[in-house]
Amino acid sequence: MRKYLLVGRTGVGKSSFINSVFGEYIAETAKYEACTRVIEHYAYNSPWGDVCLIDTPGLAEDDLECDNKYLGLIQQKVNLKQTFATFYISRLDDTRFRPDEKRTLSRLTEHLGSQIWSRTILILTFAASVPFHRRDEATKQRYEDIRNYLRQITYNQSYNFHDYWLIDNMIEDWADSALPISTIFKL
Ligand SMILES: Nc1nc2c(ncn2[C@@H]2O[C@H](COP(=O)(O)OP(=O)(O)O)[C@@H](O)[C@H]2O)c(=O)[nH]1
Ligand SMILES: [Mg+2]
Repeated sequence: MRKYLLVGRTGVGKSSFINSVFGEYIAETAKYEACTRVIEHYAYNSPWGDVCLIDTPGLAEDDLECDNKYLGLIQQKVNLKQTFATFYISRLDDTRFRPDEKRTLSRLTEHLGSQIWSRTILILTFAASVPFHRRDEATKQRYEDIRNYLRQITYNQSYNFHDYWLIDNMIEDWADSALPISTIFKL
């Protein structure tokens, strides 16, 4: 079974992404405060075989102590050597590359090791909140911001995301060409 580690700062739609994949509400989501405080494994039977999605608490929610606690939980509960790929989740509608996103990237790298980025799929949520004519540019910008930042904090190791996906967890049919979400596992 292929295991995918979901990471990203709080509120970007990690748990909602799991619900989109399953087509039902199984991972708790929250509008105003973070609600994923534990590591949860969700097994899913995709058209490309069984996969397991590992939901994690979002970082940069509170203080560093809170981040440390969450990172410790990931280290304790997830066998990183067994994960097939990392889904890094970011909001496409953020208008800039935010300091708390940078902090999330550096804390993840520092605690889990840069190997978590060796096979990463970038998932950009809230895609429907960005007007159609700005989506390509916003995607390119975020992709490069994250990649350049990772390069900077890992002494120039080079990261090319394996793939990137634009999704919207709330609005179905947000794009004419939207593929079924399970296609994401066709890696
Ligand atoms: N419009 C829109 N809202 C979303 C999307 N993904 C998540 N949300 C909302 O954003 C909030 C936080 O989502 P959640 O999945 O709990 O984020 P997490 O902290 O990363 O697990 C919830 O109110 C979701 O309904 C999306 O793609 N589009
Ligand atoms: Mg969550």
